[in-house]
Amino acid sequence: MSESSPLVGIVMGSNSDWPTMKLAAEMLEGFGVAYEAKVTSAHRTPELMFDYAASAEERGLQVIIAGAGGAAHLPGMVASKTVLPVLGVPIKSKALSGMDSLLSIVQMPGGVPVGTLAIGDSGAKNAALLAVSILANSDASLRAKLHDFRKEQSAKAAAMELD
Ligand code: RP5
Repeated sequence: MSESSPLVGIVMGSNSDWPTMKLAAEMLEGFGVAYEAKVTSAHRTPELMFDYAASAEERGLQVIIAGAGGAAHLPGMVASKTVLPVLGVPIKSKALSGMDSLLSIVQMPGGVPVGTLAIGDSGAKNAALLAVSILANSDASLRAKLHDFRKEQSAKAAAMELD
């Protein structure tokens, strides 16, 4: 959890999602982006989820990252209560390896968007990077950090050696 006012809200349906969603949190920390992280479930704590989403804008959040697994209603339900950008992360479920999560999140009917990322760890990391990109539209120093991140990533890939 960051100490300054959070710009990104990370929500998830269960603490079992945290090992995946923590990767989003760590990525935001790496960019120095203030965030908050919370368990709020669409079916176990629906009132809490609605209150969170409905109050997100007035509390100063700019992006919400929502991760859920199985019948993953959370990102779509959060999006139904806010006009902030909502990025959905399908958690890799035990039964169907996250295909259930992916299809539950990605097929939003036109009118209430959820930007859906890849299943699992990559999705969590990329959700954070997209959140940073969104914030960087009005933050030049963050934009510069994104350029640096890409340069470092390219340098690492270019230096890769094989046995
Ligand atoms: C969803 O159910 C959560 O997002 C989680 O991915 C899945 C399983 O939850 P637990 O049974 O591990 O609490 O609501």
